[in-house]
Amino acid sequence: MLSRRRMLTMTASAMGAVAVGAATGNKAEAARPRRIPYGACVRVDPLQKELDYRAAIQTYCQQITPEGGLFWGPLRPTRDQFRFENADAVLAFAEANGMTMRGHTLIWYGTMPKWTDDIEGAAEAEHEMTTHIERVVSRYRGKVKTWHVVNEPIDDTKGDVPGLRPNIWLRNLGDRYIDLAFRTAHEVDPAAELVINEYDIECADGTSPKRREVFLKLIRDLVARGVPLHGVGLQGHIKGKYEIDRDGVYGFVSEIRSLGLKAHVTELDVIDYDLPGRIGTRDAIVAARAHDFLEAIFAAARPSVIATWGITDRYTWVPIWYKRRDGLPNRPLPLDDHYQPKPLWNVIDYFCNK
Ligand code: 9MR
Repeated sequence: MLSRRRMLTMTASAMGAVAVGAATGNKAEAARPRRIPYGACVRVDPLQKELDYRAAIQTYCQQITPEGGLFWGPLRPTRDQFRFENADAVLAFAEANGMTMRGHTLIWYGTMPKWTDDIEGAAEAEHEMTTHIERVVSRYRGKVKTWHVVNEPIDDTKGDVPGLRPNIWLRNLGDRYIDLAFRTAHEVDPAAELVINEYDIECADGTSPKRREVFLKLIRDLVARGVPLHGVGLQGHIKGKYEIDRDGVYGFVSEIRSLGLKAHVTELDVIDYDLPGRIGTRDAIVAARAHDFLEAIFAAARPSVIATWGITDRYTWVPIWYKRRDGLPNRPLPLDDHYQPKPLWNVIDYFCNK
């Protein structure tokens, strides 16, 4: 699965760069001007109840984002409600610890509350979308400096070249919904950095090239229309079974850069569903995949952030969809379920300092 040569190459570069087990992403390092911030999405429950979880976030992160608190589902249980408690708690923790909070996400097809099914027609859709963005972005104006404005706009591919992913906005507004989301966010907070975020563009499994192609076309069109877009998020939910399509990633980020946009690594983790069970082998493959992904990105441009989707294997979305058949717990993240750094952390730390 991972050739001995690959393991050795990686050991010599990333893995050898820092002592395994060292937690080097602390605040002193964060003060160094050139370190790329490391970030993670966080869950409020353990943030409030678990000392070890808090300590891990404090030790490693310079940036955090609420994992779900800004999804429409929990935020907007009814048309009139905005429940900011979750995101506010994450922001308070960030501010108390000298970190920034990233906004995830304003427009996404996922976790939409039932009442939004009733949104009908362009006028109502535009009203609901702009009201939402105005309320959320204005609440955090000057505090949340980066927003994932539109999340996962490209549909999955069934072998074909995918189109835009169906959602209530596309249905009611057509593809101009993306322009509208960005323009509204920009009007509300002109200083905010606005990002479009997408997954499955890095794997050598045959699907990524098609998704990259469509995503790039969308990005080029947005830039050509003068839409206030500043960055492109490569989520990086890497499918561990496959090699990284290094040339594809390099070409993609090069083009992002030539369009004057920044690359962001927004949701890195390695889906270890079908990797070998043995922990040493599995962790090495996970680290190698992330290494190859980050190396290909860095060859084209230094990203603005390297963020993982969670920090510890104890709290990860991966088993929701990718529970292992052998019953072993998933290990997709930089710290294990006892908050010990894994080889993946060393890779991330190495690239943050690069
Ligand atoms: O991690 C999130 C998980 O807790 C939620 O249940 C899930 C809802 O669909 O969304 C997860 O986060 C997703 C993120 O917002 C967008 N990219 C994919 C992430 C994993 O599904």
